[in-house]
Amino acid sequence: MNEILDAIKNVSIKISQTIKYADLGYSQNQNATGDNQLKLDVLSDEIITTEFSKIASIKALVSEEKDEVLMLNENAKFIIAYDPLDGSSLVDVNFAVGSIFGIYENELKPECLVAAAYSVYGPRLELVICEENNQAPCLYRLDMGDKFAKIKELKMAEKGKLNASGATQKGWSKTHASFIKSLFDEGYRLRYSGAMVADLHQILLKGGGLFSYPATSDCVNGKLRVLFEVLPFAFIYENAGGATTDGVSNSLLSIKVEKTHQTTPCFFGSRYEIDRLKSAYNV
Ligand code: P6P
Repeated sequence: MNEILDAIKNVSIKISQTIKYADLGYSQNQNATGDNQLKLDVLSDEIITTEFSKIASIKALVSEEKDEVLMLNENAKFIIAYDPLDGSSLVDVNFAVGSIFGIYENELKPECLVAAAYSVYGPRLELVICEENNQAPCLYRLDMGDKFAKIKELKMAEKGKLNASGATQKGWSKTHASFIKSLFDEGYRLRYSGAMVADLHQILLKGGGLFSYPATSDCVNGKLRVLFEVLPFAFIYENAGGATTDGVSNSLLSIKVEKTHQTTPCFFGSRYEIDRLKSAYNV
């Protein structure tokens, strides 16, 4: 596991450097969920694939930017599911973006998720790593010697004040629209950039709140990808004392994974906000 976490640190440094000067144009392709692929998406995926291909304990790679699972070492036990550059369409306006990693043991199921991490490429390069279940995630920051210094353990507040309300509002259900309005009526502040890594990082570090990307009339299964976006963040949030749901079950970590590029409605936050959402959704 340590060599995988070290590889995540290495690729985060390489991708953060690449972002600064790379060509921001689009490739000729779309990924498996229909997003137009930026050359930077492909480049970031190549950086990660090259680094992880050196590690004998990795059985396979599953990437938002690869249609199929990439088998590496048949008898190894770790499967890494990752989004190489989440929010990449915002690099052209210089917003914070990031990479997301889920480390699964033997099978791509929530109960096999043994660690999770994400990087944030912003004014500073930061990493959040949750090394095992039932252990608090930790924040790391790249120091002047190009080493990741451990900053602190992350714990979600019981209740926050930030509301990151995603998806096209005209497609929201009446239930969702009235629930989100009730939070704003309570004085919550809108904080939504369009990059889930940055939005979830802010809520995790700034004392809590709610991130929501619901089902909508045009996206009934939501937009965010289960294996390499939703489950890694659910693992990190719940181990930080937060809560999650898909609006039907009690936790995102009880989702049944049926397809590699499966999407789901998803809600992450402090306990108070998720409890309020669950009662609004009759979970
Ligand atoms: P919308 C970025 O493309 C992403 O996958 C997530 O990082 C982000 O939360 C979401 O899509 C934003 O989607 O529909 O609000 O632009």
